Amino acid sequence: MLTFTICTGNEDDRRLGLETLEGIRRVRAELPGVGLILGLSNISFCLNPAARHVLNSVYLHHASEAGLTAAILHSGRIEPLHRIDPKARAVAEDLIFDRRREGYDPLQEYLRLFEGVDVAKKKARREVPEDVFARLKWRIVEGEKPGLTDDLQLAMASKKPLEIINVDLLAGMAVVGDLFGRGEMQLPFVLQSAETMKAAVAFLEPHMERVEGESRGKIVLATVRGDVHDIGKNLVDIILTNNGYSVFNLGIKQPIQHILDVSREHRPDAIGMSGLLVKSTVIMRENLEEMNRRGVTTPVILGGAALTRAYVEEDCRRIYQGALYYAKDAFEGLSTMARIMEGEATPAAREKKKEAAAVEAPKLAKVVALAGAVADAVPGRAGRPAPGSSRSWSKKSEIPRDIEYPEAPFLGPVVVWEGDLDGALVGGGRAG
Ligand code: B12
Repeated sequence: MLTFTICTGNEDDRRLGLETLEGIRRVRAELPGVGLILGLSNISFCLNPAARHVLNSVYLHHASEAGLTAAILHSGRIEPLHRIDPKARAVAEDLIFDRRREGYDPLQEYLRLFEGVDVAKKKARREVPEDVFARLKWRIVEGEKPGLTDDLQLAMASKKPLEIINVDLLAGMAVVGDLFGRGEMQLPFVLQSAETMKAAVAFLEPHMERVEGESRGKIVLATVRGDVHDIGKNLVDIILTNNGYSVFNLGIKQPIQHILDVSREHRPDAIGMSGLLVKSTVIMRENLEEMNRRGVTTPVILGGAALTRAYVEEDCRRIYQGALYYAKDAFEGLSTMARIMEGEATPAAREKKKEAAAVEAPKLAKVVALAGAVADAVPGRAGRPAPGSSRSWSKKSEIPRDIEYPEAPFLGPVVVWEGDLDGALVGGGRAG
């Protein structure tokens, strides 16, 4: 697809960008599965480079929202939305959507806004935080690599490398995730941030403390099939390796077949699977089912932002015949590995744990029954299950609505006497 400039001032050209957006929307709606590639930069033809960068970026955002699947563009000349001045963005949007009104022509306003603006000077004017730790976070968000290692060197003078990763660099990644989620940052910029993060971690890694000596245990680590996210997994690798574990890091998009082939060869103490896409949580579950089918019982640790503890420790644990753990971060991965190495995941230890739980269960049931009885005795609460009882409601629709709630006692301030406090105190003193 090609679009045309909306910046000539010709009446006929004003709505061309808008029509292109509508075209994208209709093709996507009427021809499902058809991809669309757009030559983007025409949209801003006639303007100066600074104005073009902004208009192209804003237009790309709206074209993506409309369903565009690919664009031909110069990535160095596109800005993520969060970096664009809000006023410039607003006028660019008025221009794209042809929001002219009496006394306001967005094209004239846009030209005025960018009159004499030079791209190089504009870039140089970007505010760079003075504090080195704030600057490191900023570097991750901006994907700004030049000067990164100097800053890391400087930061290491007062902070340990691991703390720099966990506090400052990961804070930057959190901002990136947030901006990406809100559609304020396009994928190429996320990639730049990810590359900057990787470069920072690679620089810091040799400076981290390392436990020397014999291997404390082995783990095969992989990002699951269909998923390319590996920053977290690689951090897990670094933390475990530096703490004396042997890590077989298989990389991204790993089918279960390969994970199991390598496991058969190296006989690891655990298999670690990582995945950040919601789809990956399903793949992990399928992987566990496949492991069952093959009679594999190696302890498994699952990690990645799309997972929840409940999903792993309740749903997936019910499926997998070996020991299964959730790790919310690399450090929980480390402590889980330690527990596995202490023998917690052996069938005998797990059987013992189950027996202990079975002994505790009747005691717990008694407490729950008692709590239920007490709860039922409370007026208006009859029939509602006690917290933790197996009768607890699972669906919203099951919550009974026909309850008579007891009236709550008044707990606010109450005036019991109005008078002159000084007089009362003096009087009281005399009386005493
Ligand atoms: C960077 C990034 C990318 C980069 C990845 C680069 C790379 N080499 O990793 C790129 C640009 C390539 C990318 C691509 C995509 N991404 Co992306 N990406 C992110 C982003 C912004 C940050 C992820 C990250 O690195 N976090 C920092 C690390 C350190 O955290 P972590 O991975 O969670 O790991 C920690 C723990 O979870 C844990 N852990 C993780 N794994 C394991 C494993 C074990 C064994 C253990 C013990 C612990 C453990 O320990 C780690 C460290 O403490 C997230 C947003 C987010 N909030 O997560 C989106 C995000 C994950 N991406 C998302 C999407 C949609 C995509 C794309 C589909 C976009 C697209 N339209 O193409 C593609 C996916 C392609 C694919 N097939 O996988 C969505 C996923 C949404 C969903 N519901 O599925 C997210 C959540 C963004 C969003 N808000 O929408 N992405």
